[in-house]
Amino acid sequence: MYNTTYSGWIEDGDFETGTGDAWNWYNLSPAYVTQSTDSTLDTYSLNMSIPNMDNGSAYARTYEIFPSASAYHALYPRMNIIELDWKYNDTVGAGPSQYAYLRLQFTNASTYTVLMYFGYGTDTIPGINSTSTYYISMPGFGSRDVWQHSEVDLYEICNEFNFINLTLRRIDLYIYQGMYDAGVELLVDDFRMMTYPTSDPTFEYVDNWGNYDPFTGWLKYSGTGDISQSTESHGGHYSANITVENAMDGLFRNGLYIDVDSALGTDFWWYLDDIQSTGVAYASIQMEFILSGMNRYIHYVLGKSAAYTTTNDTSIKYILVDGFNQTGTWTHLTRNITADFEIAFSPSTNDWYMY
Ligand SMILES: [Ca+2]
Ligand SMILES: [Ca+2]
Repeated sequence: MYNTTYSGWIEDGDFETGTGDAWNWYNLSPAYVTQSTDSTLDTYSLNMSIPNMDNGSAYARTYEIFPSASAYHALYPRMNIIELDWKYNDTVGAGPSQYAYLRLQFTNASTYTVLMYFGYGTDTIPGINSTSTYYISMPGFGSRDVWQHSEVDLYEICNEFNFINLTLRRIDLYIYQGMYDAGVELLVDDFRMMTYPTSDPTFEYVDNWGNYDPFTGWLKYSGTGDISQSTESHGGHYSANITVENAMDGLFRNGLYIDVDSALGTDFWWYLDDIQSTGVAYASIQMEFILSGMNRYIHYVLGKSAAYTTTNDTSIKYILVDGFNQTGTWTHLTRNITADFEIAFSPSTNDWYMY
């Protein structure tokens, strides 16, 4: 696999479906959230607006929350890039308290927030930074009523505020209007994230805050095995060591929504240290897909005992990989995932993705 962007990561980031099933939102009237045909990608953009008000205040918030199994990370430069198109407008001269921002919420044991302002009534960034909240400008800040394209390296932001090894759990778009005889409008389109599907595939980064155990971005199947960071590595300093005895355990990451792509391949080094020949024993790399709403699985079997049988059926296909059952050497697993899937399940449409 490779660094890329998938529509499932920032779901409905093109804002073409107005069903609201991907983004959550709430508002204080007369602020509203809708679609606009003033767009940069396809037909619609997100439209968060507050019409001219003669008293009171209003706001609207649109947000997505990422579960820990599919949350995002920015552990090194350009590991995670957010891109979006946006257009901001307010009432010039009406005063300070009219604005819109993108809010990024990172967590370890605590929550850290970065507010990136698209615009502010007086063209100054409000707020005083604290150890948990930072106020900065979006590239293009100060422009009004003209589409901007912004690209943000999340690592740069994290690094600037000394956010080390945090997890991005939530993104918000927010508008506020507290001035009389003034309105605010924010349009957003083509909101996407570019990163690696498995967050940290190097197993160099451990999580010290209980979000993950031990590897950042990965969850354990059962916790009944012994999963640890080993200094015996193929790349970098460490690898993931999964050892089980009378148990079944592993590491997983899901909620990836990786679309069909002929270049989709595995690029993975494995080392089988020991495998018992008696009883049921096996080691495999498993991939789960959704095909027309049905779960489908490919198990790349690295090694197994004779008692473990691999019988293909309508939902599971087993593939014994090159180097199967060899121990004591690093082996590169390079499979064309798309080709393997098409041979295994003969999909008649492109209605499938890796889950
Ligand atoms: Ca659009
Ligand atoms: Ca490594």
